[in-house]
Amino acid sequence: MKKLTLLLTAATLAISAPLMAMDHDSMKMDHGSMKMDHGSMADMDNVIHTGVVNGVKATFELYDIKAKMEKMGMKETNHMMVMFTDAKTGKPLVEGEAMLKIVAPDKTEQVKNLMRMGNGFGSDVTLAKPGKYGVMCKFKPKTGKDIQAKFWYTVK
Ligand SMILES: [Cu+2]
Repeated sequence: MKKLTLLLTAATLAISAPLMAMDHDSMKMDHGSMKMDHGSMADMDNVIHTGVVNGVKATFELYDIKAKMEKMGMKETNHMMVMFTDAKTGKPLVEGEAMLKIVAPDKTEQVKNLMRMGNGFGSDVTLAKPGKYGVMCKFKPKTGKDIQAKFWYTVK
């Protein structure tokens, strides 16, 4: 289910919006209402991708929040978390800015500035239809090189 590729040099992330410079009020609420502890320990059941770029390990988790969001009249179906750690020491890298771009099977795009949550960064996302989603994430750590991870995620 996870045939995943890291394209280190892919310059496919068209990032122009200022990272993290926005409100996440609704996300904070959603995040707080979820009965899960992000960040401190990856829940392996929810890990959909890991990859190492420039000495940084990126771990992607996906949570199904569809039912809860529907009740609130919201369209988002999932919550995605990305954790960055030093690949050697395992130390979480939490200083920096992260953004996410998801291309749906119908080629529509979602671009999200990720909000810091615990030891990771997260956002609610919409993966409403079955098919292959292209997931791209860019992390600009406070120190060190930028990280770009890219993989395919299939919704059944
Ligand atoms: Cu989160």
